[in-house]
Amino acid sequence: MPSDDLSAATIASALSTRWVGRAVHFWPSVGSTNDELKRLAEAGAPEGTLAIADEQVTGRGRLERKWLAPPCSSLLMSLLFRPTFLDAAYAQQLTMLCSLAVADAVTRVAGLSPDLKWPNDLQMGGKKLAGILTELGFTEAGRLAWAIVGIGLNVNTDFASWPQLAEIAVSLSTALGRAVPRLPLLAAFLDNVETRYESLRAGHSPHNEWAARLVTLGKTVTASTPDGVYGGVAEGVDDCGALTVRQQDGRLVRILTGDTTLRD
Ligand code: BT5
Repeated sequence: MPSDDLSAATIASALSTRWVGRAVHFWPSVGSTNDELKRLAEAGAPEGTLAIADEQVTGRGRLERKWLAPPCSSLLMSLLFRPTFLDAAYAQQLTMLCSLAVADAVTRVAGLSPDLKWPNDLQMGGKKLAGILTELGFTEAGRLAWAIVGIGLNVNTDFASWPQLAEIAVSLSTALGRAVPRLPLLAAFLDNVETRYESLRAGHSPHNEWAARLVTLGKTVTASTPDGVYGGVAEGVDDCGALTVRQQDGRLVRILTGDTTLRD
C-alpha cells in the first residue's frame, strides 16, 4: 500500500480544494478532534479548518457514547463551518451534506456504495461504516456562529477481534478484502464537501438527495428519542432532517433527534 501518512504537509499536497481543509491541524494522538476544533473555532479559526488525528483517546459519539478506532486505522476528523446564512433549525443539512460527501468519496476511491441511515450513519450490509457528530455554537442573538462536523470512517479496521463492535461495525478493508489508502479518500471527501457546501450556501438543500439514499425510509422502525420510543413506518424526512414515523394507530410523529433500529 502507498504511504498512509496524514501529516499536514502530506494533506496539503493532496488537496484540490480552494478553502476546505486548507487550514489543517493534525495530531498523531489526541483526545477528540471535535474538542480540539471547538477550541480553535472559539479562537477564530477560519471556515473550512480541518482537525484530523491518527488516534483519539476520548473519541465521542452522540450522547457521550464512545467512538472507538485503533491508531491509524480510520479517518478521524472534524470540519469547521461558519454557516451564518443558515437558520439553526436547518443545521442538520450540514450532517446531510457531509454524509453524502463521505458516501461519494467512498464510491470514487473504493468503488463501494454505502447506505445512509437516519440520522447520522453510513452503513454497509446493515453494519456501521461511519458516524457523524455535529456540534453547534451560537451567537448571543441565537444565530449559528460555528458548526463542527466530526466524522469517524472505518477504513482499515479489523473488527473481528473487538467483541463490542464485531457484530455492528464494518470497515472498507473488510468489505473489499484489501487495505485502502486514507489520503485519496480524504482528498475526495474534502473536494466533495466544498462543492456541496457552496451549493448549500447558494440556497440548495441537500435533503432530497439525502432522503433518496436513506435505507430508513419505507421501513418499519423503532425510534428511540429523548421523549420516548416510537414504532411505525418511517415515511419521510423534511428539510430540517426530522423523520416522520406513521404509528400503528395512524398518527404521525415527527422526530428530530434519536436513533432508529430497522425492524424489516
Ligand atoms: C456517532 O455517534 O456515530 C458519531 C461518531 C463521530 C465520531 C467522530 S471521530 C472524529 C470526531 N471526533 C470525535 O470525538 N467524534 C467525531 P452515535 O450515533 O452516538 O454512535 C456511537 C455508537 O457507535 C457507539 O455507542 C458504538 O456502539 C458504535 N461505535 C463506536 N465506535 C465505532 C466504530 N469505529 N465503528 C462503528 N460503530 C462504532
